[in-house]
Amino acid sequence: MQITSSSSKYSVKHYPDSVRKWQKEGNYFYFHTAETILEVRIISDKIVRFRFAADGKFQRDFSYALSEKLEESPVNFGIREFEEVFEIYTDAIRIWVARDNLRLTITDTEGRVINQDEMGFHWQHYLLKGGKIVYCSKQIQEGECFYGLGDKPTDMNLRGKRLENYGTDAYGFQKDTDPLYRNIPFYYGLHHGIGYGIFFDNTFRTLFDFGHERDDVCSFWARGGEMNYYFMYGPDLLQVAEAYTKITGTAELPPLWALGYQQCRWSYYPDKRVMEIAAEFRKRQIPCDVIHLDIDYMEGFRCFTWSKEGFSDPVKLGRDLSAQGFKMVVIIDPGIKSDPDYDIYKQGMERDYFCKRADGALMEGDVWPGKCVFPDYTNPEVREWWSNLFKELVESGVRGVWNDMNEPAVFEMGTFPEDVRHDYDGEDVSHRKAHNVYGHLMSKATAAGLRKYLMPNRPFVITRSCYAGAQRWASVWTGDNVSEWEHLWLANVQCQRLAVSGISFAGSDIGGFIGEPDGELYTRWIQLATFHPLMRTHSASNETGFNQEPWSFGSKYEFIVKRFIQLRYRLLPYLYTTFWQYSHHGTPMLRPLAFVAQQDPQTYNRSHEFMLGDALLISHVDGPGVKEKEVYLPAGRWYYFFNDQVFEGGQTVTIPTPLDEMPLFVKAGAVVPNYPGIQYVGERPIDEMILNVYYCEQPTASMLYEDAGDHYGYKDGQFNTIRYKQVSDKQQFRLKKRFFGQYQASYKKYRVLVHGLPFKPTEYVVDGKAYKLNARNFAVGVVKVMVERKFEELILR
Ligand code: NBV
Repeated sequence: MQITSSSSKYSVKHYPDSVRKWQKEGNYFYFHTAETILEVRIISDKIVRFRFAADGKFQRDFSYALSEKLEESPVNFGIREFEEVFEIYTDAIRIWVARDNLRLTITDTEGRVINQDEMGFHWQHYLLKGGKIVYCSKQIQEGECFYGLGDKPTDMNLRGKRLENYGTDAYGFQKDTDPLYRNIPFYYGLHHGIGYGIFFDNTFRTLFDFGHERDDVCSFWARGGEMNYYFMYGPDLLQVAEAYTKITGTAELPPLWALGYQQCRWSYYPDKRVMEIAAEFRKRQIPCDVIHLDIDYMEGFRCFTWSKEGFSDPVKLGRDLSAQGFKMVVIIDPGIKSDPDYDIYKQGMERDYFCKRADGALMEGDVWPGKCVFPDYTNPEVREWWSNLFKELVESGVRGVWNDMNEPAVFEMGTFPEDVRHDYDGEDVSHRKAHNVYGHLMSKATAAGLRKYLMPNRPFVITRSCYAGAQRWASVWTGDNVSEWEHLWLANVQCQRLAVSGISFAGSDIGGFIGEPDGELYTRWIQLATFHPLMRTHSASNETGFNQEPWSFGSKYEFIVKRFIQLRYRLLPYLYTTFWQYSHHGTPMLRPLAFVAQQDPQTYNRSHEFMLGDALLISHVDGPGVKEKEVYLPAGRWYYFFNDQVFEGGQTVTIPTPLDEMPLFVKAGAVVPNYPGIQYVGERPIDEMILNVYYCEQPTASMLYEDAGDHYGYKDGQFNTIRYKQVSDKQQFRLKKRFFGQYQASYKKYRVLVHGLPFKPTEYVVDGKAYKLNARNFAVGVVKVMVERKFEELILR
């Protein structure tokens, strides 16, 4: 073994020496040096896993991140031996392994470098705590940009930053606070238009350095465990995102109502107040689907109980809310009150389900209920027990659960001390290894419980902390933000970043959790959040009595806020289709501009603009009194949403930003499906589907996915995918439709609204039959026609 000396003998780093022998077992390759082994596993032609055993022994091959469905796709691959290197090839990439030191160079089939090791695999003995610190370092390529890494509240491009994953209750975090709540050790590299990803599947504290320490070196390391990472080649960044989701799993479709507007506060108390809020929404005709109950609904903050005083009849509350179309979501924290008279505590104690310190004492710490103990969710038996606890909540009418404080957060201590022991599915590890999956597994067990008892309905879970792969069962919110303009910017980058880190179903506390927004900030926040997959207002106004509801800022703001919430509901079929693309293919719902136009360097450092799905480009107004905003539009044509003005892309445009508008553009050619106005999901059967079609001279494709919006019928074929193709020219607009599926939707007709026609049509033709257009078919800038649901082709000429 080759040892490189350094200034202190305690920081000696070790590097592998030369390959003594190698072998191939199926799609696995092993390279042995004197003391180390490198395993290379070909998962597909573009996905490869690298695992390095510094002491010649691999650890247990186990992960909480991986999708149960991860399958290896049979590919052509092989190996060639050269004097200095081994070359492993697939149809898409070449991996060169240096005989001397196991350093890797990965190229495409034309020999262009995608990713190259600097020092590659190396390690250090962790003298303070035992085990090894495992490292990997890579050469940064010319002009390389980095993206991903979960919820980091910093510039979109991570070049020049050093960041860390160790889930933290970051109350009132600010720009560049690190680490935050979530632990997603996955990043993207982009250089010369080529994109790839690296997912470092290690649950210890992980660190990433993107040229911060040394300008041309990117490295990542963990304070324990194994150097074990998945390399994914694009070249498109969106393909990398899809590959990452293939590895860590796709999200299930949520109940459609979870994409509606959600209202929350710490806390609505008592039940009467909850009903007042619900009534206010309906009275003011502001659409809303969900009301969240924060910790005060419980009896002395004991999980799975209801406050006798404030919430004496939860079943009635659930029924009353449901009668008005509201779904009740309740918070559940991991801290279980140490109270010998409390059933959950007794059960957990009897079964030895709570975490313990290294000396065998219970892991006790103060949280809301006072002294608490904490379930060890890394034990499958505990997860099963926990999931069973949701039965009564569901019977009381609870439709979703919100998991908080699960970093885990403990008053005074911050989090658990590192000596706390965890089962880790039979491995018996310290908190150093389990910390980053604690909230992950809590939310997993919560989702399992809801799934069980809500069946046939779909569960809804929102969690504060998690590890990579939590998209399989939970949504997230960005945590305890502040009512400041900068936090609107943070919410924007965080939601985009989470989306490309596998977690599209995310949102921020609209208006800010800490502090009090004014009407303008709240309105601008609502506007941005209209385009975030999770749309929830939340605030910690319990102490000041400040209200943060859509009507709290006076009628001028209420009017605009209401219009945007209504827009959200009109866009539900579009959002749901975008969710389906995410759920089905792993395509992020929110796409930073670099992911939309990666050949255009103008997009690389942009944080403001993003796309929601295939058709909508959004930016936000980021300060008070802002009268206009610059927006970079990628190549193509774009319609400004509020007046259909057409802009050519590939340039920065400046648009006015009156309070009732925001930078919102539609891609030319798109078909954007809309619902008619509703107050909540399920209010009434949808009687028509509105198709907003934006004229384009180039052929374009769009789609609509639909199903019952709840239940699992879609898994038995009860869904439709409807594909639209627009093939228009200067004299004629033509929309073709291809229908696939067997779901019986309630609507029989489409209202088609064609935007931006460059000519005035006189007739429309539906499946070969021509009709005259009359004055009623024309509105400002739009031609409207009603067509039967089963139409196959619509022409305007
Ligand atoms: O349960 C109270 C709050 C909750 O409203 C918030 O959303 C969480 O992020 N919770 C944190 C604990 C108290 C924070 C001071």
